[in-house]
Amino acid sequence: MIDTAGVRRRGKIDEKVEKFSVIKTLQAIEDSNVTVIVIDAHEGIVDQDLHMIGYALDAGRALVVAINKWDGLTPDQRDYIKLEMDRRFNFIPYVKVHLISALHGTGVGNLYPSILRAYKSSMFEVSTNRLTQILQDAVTANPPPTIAGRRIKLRYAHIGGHNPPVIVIHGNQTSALPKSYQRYLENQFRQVFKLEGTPLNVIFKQNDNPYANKSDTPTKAKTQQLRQRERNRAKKFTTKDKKSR
Ligand SMILES: Nc1nc2c(ncn2[C@@H]2O[C@H](COP(=O)(O)OP(=O)(O)OP(=O)(O)O)[C@@H](O)[C@H]2O)c(=O)[nH]1
Ligand SMILES: [Mg+2]
Repeated sequence: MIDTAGVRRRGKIDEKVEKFSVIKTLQAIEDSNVTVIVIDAHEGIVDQDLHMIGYALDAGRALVVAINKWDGLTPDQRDYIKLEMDRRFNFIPYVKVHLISALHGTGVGNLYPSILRAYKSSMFEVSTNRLTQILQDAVTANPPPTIAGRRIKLRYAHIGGHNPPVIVIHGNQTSALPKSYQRYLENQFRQVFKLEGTPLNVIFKQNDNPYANKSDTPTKAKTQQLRQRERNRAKKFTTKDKKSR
């Protein structure tokens, strides 16, 4: 378990230390199985928190959110935070949010089962047969559209990776599949496998695509590209601090 330094609000601490500690934090997220984002209820849910959540999800990490210092709030403040949660977390309905007090230990114990569920979700396994069956059920219940008179065909599905989980679907004309249909399938898989806390990548491969069998393992260049992206992100987190000073 890695306890990272907090990514501070604007201008609270020295900028060089800040940049270094942000890079360490982003690195820890990349290296983790499950990231627990701890938000200070006294500060509310701020953009910085959402950036962090976005970063973790983009990195493919499973998430649990803890809103800490719940003990010191008035009933009105609690209602306000709950409203903010509905509003600001509506893009991650599959992430569990806990209201906790680290000081008193309230709710802290409930984090562990959520972390475990997020971990299991991020590592979930299923046979190609069963996954294909679920794909076919989803397609029967709600068929994909036809494109120029030809129906998009989704033939079979298999697991393509873990942490984050990847589901690879093979078919015809898959590049013409509408985003809404992709989301429909993602939601079907989430429901059937009770995936909690983890992003899920559903990718499509066209049978007539000459690159269909290309390896999914990242190349060295790809890894370098990811590292650069990480440094740029770190910069983004810290340059923001300057502006608002
Ligand atoms: N009221 C209240 N105060 C808390 C709670 N949790 C932490 N604090 C206080 O918040 C302050 C910071 O606590 P830390 O545990 O150092 O916070 P941190 O997030 O680990 O901070 P860094 O690691 O420095 O980023 C301390 O004064 C704690 O007593 C809580 O649940 N309720
Ligand atoms: Mg700390």
